Amino acid sequence: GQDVPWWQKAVGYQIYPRSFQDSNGDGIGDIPGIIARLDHLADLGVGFVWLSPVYASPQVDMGYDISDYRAIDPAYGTLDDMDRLIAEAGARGIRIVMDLVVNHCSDRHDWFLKAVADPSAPEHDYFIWRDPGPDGGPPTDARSVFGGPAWTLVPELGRYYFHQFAPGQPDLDWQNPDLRAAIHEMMNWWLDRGIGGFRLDVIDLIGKDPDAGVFAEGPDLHPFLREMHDAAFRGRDTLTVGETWSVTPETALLYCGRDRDELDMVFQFEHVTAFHHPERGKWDPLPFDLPVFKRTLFRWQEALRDDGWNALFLSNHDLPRQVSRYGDDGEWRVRSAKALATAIHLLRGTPFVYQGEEIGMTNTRFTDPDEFRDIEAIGHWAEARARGEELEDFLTGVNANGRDNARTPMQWSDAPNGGFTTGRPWIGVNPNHAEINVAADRADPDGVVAHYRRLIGLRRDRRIVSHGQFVAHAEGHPQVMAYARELDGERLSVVVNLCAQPVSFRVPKGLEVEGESLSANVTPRTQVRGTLDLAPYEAFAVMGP
Ligand code: ISL
Ligand code: CA
Repeated sequence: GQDVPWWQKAVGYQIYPRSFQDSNGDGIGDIPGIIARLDHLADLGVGFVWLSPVYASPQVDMGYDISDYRAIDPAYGTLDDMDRLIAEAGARGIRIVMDLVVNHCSDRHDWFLKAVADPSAPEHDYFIWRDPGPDGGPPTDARSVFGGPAWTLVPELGRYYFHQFAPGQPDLDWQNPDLRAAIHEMMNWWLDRGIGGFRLDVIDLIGKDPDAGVFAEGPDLHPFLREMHDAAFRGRDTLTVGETWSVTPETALLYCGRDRDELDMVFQFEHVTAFHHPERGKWDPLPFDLPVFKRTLFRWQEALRDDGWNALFLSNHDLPRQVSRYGDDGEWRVRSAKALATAIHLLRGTPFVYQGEEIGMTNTRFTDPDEFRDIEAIGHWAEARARGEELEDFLTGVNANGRDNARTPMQWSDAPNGGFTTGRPWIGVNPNHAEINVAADRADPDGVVAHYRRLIGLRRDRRIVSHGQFVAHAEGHPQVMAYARELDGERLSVVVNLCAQPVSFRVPKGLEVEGESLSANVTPRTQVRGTLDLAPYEAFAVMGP
């Protein structure tokens, strides 16, 4: 088709390497394991992989604490394995987009070791150091995302360093031009190795001013991103997508507007945080509310209608499994998994599939804190227990929104450990792997994989899916998500019943169409008009003049 960037017609697939496929029986996923499973991705038809961190790391935060940006963690493999992954994926038309974690590094990184050993070393100023506060304690009352203060004292220096996340994740001081140059150099080293781009971890935080209590979207953020673009992205055919929890429809184009020369896309999270309790956050989930869900997604479609580009997702390694959070992981698991996929994949933007989403994997059930592997849950349970909170109350939050739900091993077959490992898995495998696994789902021509493969193909082959204008419909409808895409006098009408009850849906005038069934999870339809009787979680798309 016309010269649109490759990533506007592709679907991404996020791999969490620790949980995807173990190849050597140590219970930890690895790069050779990923290579062994590339045909699954090629069959799905995805155009690129977002690979969560595989760099050297003490694994305090599962690799989001990097101790050497130019080395692969031995548990995951070697740089040769990485080069092989890039080549093998490339041979299948799949680019490897790497996770880049540069808001912070690990406290085991050579830079931090030097910073502590010698305050006069240049690396000392790669970090944010402050004297103790007047009471001898932390300089400010800033809190870590994982619980506890965001400042930790280094006794031998008598100074505190800032860490938005764990103490093992000291923030890098982006005000330091030498640090920025070192990061840009590393980025080019990876891009020259043939990767397809970067997913930039919590990139909205790099302009922070901790003394002023400004953490997200600080005054220097966009100048830093423009400098990064000029230093590493300009002239390359890469994809850059920023993780920006603070972005709003009003600020999105500052990152990804066509003339901004910063990033291509951002991950926004309003459809996620809309269901977090205003005070207690994700640990006290609010009930799903479809009008709120739709209003958020539709608002973002409007905001980026003529410029910028949406990143579309419901799942990732930090989020609960979407069929549990937004669908029905019981009676209607398969059909609601397809319905959610239809709802997301036919919007305007680039969809991201998180590993396991394509077979309708579900949340697991934690009953004991000893089962937690995520530093965030461990840290927040420690604080909740100190506040006297009951375990079962905290478990309600962990089972609804805990990050480990997404990190249980990929379920490939009904073999022990779901075929993920022949060893002892680093985290418990979801007991339902005997029924829910890739082999079982693929054996069903009407399986979830088949549904995803078709949706991914539509984005690649149908310009109305990749570039048709979005038109919202029935915004207030409590059970049905409906919208149209329009291009060159054709209309694609998408209707999704996102509840477990049958619904009688009166088709709005602007949604009416008659023509070709592009997708359906119950029976194919060729007409959208009048009043339709929708089955529970029925989803379909019809295209016509
Ligand atoms: O959801 C969160 C905030 O409400 C946190 O779980 C998470 O830290 C946040 O989404 C930022 O995530 C990214 O940075 C973290 C890392 O733990 C996450 O895995 C990563 O996606 C620190 O690098
Ligand atoms: Ca392994």
